[in-house]
Amino acid sequence: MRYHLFLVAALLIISVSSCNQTTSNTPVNRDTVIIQVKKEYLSAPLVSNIYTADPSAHVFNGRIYIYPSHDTATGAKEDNLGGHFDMRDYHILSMDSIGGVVTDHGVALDIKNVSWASRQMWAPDAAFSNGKYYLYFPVKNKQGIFQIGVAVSNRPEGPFTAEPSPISNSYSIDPCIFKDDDGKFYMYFGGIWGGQLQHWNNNTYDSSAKNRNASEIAILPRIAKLNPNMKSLGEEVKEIKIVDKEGKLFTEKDNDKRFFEAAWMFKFKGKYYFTYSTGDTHYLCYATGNNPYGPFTYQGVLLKPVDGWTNHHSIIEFKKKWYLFYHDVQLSGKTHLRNVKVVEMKINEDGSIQTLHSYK
Ligand code: FUB
Repeated sequence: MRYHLFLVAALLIISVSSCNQTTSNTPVNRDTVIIQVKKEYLSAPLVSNIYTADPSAHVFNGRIYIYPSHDTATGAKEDNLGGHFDMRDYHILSMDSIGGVVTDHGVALDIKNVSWASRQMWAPDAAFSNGKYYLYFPVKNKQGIFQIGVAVSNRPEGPFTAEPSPISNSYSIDPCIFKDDDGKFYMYFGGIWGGQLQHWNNNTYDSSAKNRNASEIAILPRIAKLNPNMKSLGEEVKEIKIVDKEGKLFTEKDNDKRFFEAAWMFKFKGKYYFTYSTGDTHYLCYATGNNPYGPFTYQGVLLKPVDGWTNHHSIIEFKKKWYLFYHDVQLSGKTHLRNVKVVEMKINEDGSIQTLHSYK
């Protein structure tokens, strides 16, 4: 079992007999005792041969496939815009059961085979339709602007062949592909700060646009239906409203509830659950609505902050249980070298979700 050294020390100064002799010239004799408080992680990394993050899990042909980012240390400088998340390819993981052996299927898509890309292959997702598997991935184009690409394979684990251009009118990061019960696919996406969503107003890029001020309405995630060919958007990109119980949009200062990145959608008993990360406050949250476009009403926290800065997840139902895939930095202790994990998630009868803590 792995333990994390969470609090390194509390210093106890123990007075020994000589302490009482402060009136003499004898130096005070002090012993220092280090108390190590260990915290146990909620779950273990799924693989340790490579660093992985942003796990998007799906069940294809009765097997669990995980589409993660492949974290790697390229030496890129750390900055507030995530320049150190400098990933260059994707590996798909799979397993036949929760707790079963995890297979790393090797390189599924390499940045050198994406003609329009420059750097930073961030959180991907996947979908199955028309007998093919589609990998959706955000990466910076040659101008340094994030767009979302799509790559196709006959197999869930790839290798995937990228389309020659990004998805037209796509932007920012963290695509989540959701298939509704009527067979229509939707792409949720967006992420602020390094994800550049603050630069996109009315679907137009403004290089001078800044992050919002505390009192301004927080930037909203985006959605667009996919065309049946799965390679293009079937409508104009729209904003998604996340509101409080009074129906009010969050402002930027509500940064423990407002959207930051990592959208994921699932459906439970006819309700749509829009889930996401609050980024700089490190929560995974959920909000519910009655249709894929929202509005979604904030309901609460799915997962408290993990070890590491980012918090990013996916949720699947497998053999009548719900699972939350997430990541932390247990293996490396470094923000940009993460490891994916999974834990069971409990949905109550009334549709509320039991908050998970990242340590036991
Ligand atoms: O992995 C790079 C970025 O970090 C992802 O796109 C974000 O969601 C965050 O996890």
